[in-house]
Amino acid sequence: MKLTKMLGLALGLALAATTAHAQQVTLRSADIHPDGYPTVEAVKYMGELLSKSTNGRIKIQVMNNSVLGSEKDTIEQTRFGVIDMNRVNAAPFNNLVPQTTVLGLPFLFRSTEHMHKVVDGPIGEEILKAFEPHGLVGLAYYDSGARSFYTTKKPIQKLADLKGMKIRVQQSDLWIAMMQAFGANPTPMPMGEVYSSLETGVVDGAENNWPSYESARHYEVAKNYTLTQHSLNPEILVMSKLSWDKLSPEDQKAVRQAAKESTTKMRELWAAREKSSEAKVRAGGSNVIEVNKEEFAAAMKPVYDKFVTDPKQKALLEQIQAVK
Ligand code: GTR
Repeated sequence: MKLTKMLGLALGLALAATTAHAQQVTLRSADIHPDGYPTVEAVKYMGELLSKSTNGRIKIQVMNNSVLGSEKDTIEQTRFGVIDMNRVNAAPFNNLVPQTTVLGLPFLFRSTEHMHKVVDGPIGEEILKAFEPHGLVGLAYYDSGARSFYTTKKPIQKLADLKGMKIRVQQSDLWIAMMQAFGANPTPMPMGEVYSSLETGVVDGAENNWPSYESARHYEVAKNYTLTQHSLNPEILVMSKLSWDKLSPEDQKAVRQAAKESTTKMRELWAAREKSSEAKVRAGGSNVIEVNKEEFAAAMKPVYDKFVTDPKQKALLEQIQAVK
């Protein structure tokens, strides 16, 4: 055989190998929540869409229930390509991707519609792009409702009640500062440790949305749920840049498309779950407390002063506030 022919053959074989390799991909996606939780079901739905649009070549395997570790740990594993995809709240990304911090600022979004408009528009796009230098590709935002406080013993009826209380927070500097501004004593820890920490008195309380308060069974041990609704911080779905780079441009497009479409599904699932979770915890005997939110919001100036410092961040904040 002539050398050129041999080379041609080798090249052909190599190409066939890459194509065959590119043909079957199973993307492993992490989530801490159990089956049936909207974020888990939305990523499964994305997998169905993706499998359809790629004729079964690309699938998503959702590895939920924290089987791959806490959110902070899985973020690292995703950056190193050990995990392909990850659905995490914006908070644990704050220290790695500071641009995400603005989304969690207390009492920033006026409503869910306001939050949707921001994340669906150019600001949302810009924040997703900020993940790339950190080894991650931002794919989509998912709803997470409003976060409110819950406590085991003393109910929070006014701002002063938070004084000195040990409150569990997500592992983020923003969230630590926010708790301090509320007058509380912040205790950062992964979600998986919260139930036992509430039960044993390591913390006096925590804060989360209705579905997490219910599904993690925190309502069984912390019966006072105070509707401060202090943050509408969304969930973010990301992909490992290393896994992303292995996909062809067409497949990357298919992934983006499926992620985008799963957002609509997520919003429907979320709206229904918020209602059913609220009903479940009320029926379970939770003491739901209304408060004067203005009083809590008025204490948040130090948080804004600390996290909105440079002109770029100020401009971003103003842009968000200006979204009608
Ligand atoms: C939930 C969120 C999780 C996690 C959790 C927490 O609302 O869906 O991703 O961040 O809160 O408080 O740790």
